[in-house]
Amino acid sequence: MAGTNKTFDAVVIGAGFSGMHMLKSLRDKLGLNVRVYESGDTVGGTWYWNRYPGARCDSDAYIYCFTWDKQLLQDWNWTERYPEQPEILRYLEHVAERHDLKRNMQFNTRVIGAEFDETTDMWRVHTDKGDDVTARYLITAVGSLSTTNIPHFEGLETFQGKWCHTSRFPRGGIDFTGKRVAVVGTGATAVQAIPEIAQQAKQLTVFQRTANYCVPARNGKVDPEVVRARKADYDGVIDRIRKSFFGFEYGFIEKSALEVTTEEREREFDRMWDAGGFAFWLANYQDMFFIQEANDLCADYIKRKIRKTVKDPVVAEKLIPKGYAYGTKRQPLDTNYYETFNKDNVLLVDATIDGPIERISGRGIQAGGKEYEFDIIVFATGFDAMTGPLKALNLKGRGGRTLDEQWVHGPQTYLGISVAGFPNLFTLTGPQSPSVLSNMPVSIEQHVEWVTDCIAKMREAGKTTIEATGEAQEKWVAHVNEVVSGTLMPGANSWYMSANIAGKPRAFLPYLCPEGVGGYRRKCDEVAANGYEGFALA
Ligand code: NA7
Repeated sequence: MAGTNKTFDAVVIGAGFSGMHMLKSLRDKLGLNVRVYESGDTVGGTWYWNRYPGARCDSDAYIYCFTWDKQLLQDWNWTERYPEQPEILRYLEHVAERHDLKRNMQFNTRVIGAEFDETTDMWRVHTDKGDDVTARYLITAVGSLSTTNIPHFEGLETFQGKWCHTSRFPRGGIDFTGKRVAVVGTGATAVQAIPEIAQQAKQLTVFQRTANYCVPARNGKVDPEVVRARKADYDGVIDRIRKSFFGFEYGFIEKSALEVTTEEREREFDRMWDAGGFAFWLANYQDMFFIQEANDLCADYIKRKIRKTVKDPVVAEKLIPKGYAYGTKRQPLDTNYYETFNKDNVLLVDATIDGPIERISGRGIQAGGKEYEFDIIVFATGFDAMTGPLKALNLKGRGGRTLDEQWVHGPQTYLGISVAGFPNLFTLTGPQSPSVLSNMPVSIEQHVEWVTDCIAKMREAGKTTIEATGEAQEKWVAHVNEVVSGTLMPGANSWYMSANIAGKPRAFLPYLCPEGVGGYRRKCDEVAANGYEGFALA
């Protein structure tokens, strides 16, 4: 294999939103020599890989983009409130071209390992194409949901039809016309894909393990007046999302759901329901995430909507979430999801009522003692979230220690951006940062800006390494866990809690900052202003 053995100032792993921005920032602001490695054959990351039917963004497009290209904010026109995957990919390709990013990127190349060399204070990075390069800084831009979870189902290798995972869909898609199709899973991905597949398939059978609380997306064209007003006030928009709780232009209702009258509450619920998107989840009564009784009122509203929409009461009961609080799993946004179960060609097999999946056979799926026959099985079974993509890099810090060894009981980081024992490693939107609990581009930009500033200051001060101290890390881990323990989130078997992967230590993966992403940004800036408190610089 003909790889290079050059030296770079920084190696960035991944060419999605975060890797693209990191490259732009280090190269064009600081003048660093940067190499980006990307396993796909072009930019896009999440948006490159997730090309299943119905794949689209769940954040409003006007805030799901780069805010550093002010001209592009004015020039680019999104076609819908939530653009589909191909449109987001077109946008990212355009940004790559506009800023000449690809010249520092190497595609079709996977990083397979990297070690910190304690004699030179440099990272040595290896790829599957034989590259063996060194870099002062190693920056992971690998995404939070990029390591595919294909559960171990006995007999999968014997299945005679086609199967695939939603995040590895073949280019050009799959033609479901006239086919008997299974979808396994009912998370945010499946909720997008199921209505689309049901329109094509002869028969669609959905295998549900846990029913989800879905709220309407209300996708569509955005009123041109609204678009104009947003463009005229983009600086204001950016300021608001950066200071907000979740990176969106809304905040909680500053009342308890329990203190208002039923009429007032229903009016508010209707307003959020009609607005669509994450409003019902992230701009609800402020005690919804903390107080079970307040949460029950929100959950009850959605349950009533499900019962009203789904005609067959037996199917409706299967779709009613049970056993966990509303909002403690990732909110799926629905476009005709519940309505799809009214179609004659759609069947719902619920693990609790009909029996769980037992095995895959040559002809299909066996669940609850019954065999269902399929031509195609689609696994919408999610990801080894947040820690999975980092562990897969096979990084070795001081003393050859791996993240696997360091994270036996769950992630251990400082601020979600660094790991003790791994000098000059920066984990963009890493575990124990707000990341997936926010509108991702807002958190990505915050991390990229912080890292750029940190590297600039290190260079000014003539420092070669920065490394989280064990003590600061311990305090951060305790803080992350303490905050979440005051909420209803630990009660759910969610991927936030690492509960979707058999054997993964139960731990909360992101960080729910009590002051939101705005507060987290302030915290990170304070750390920097105090001479990188909690880090050792050498
Ligand atoms: P999710 O949200 O992890 O959903 C995966 C779904 O697959 C969920 O319904 C799981 O049930 C189900 N699942 C996972 N493993 C199994 C097994 N072994 N048997 C049966 N069912 C299973 O992934 P998504 O891709 O939908 O969404 C990921 C994120 O992408 C999303 O949050 C957005 O940020 C974008 P469970 O609920 O665990 O019982």
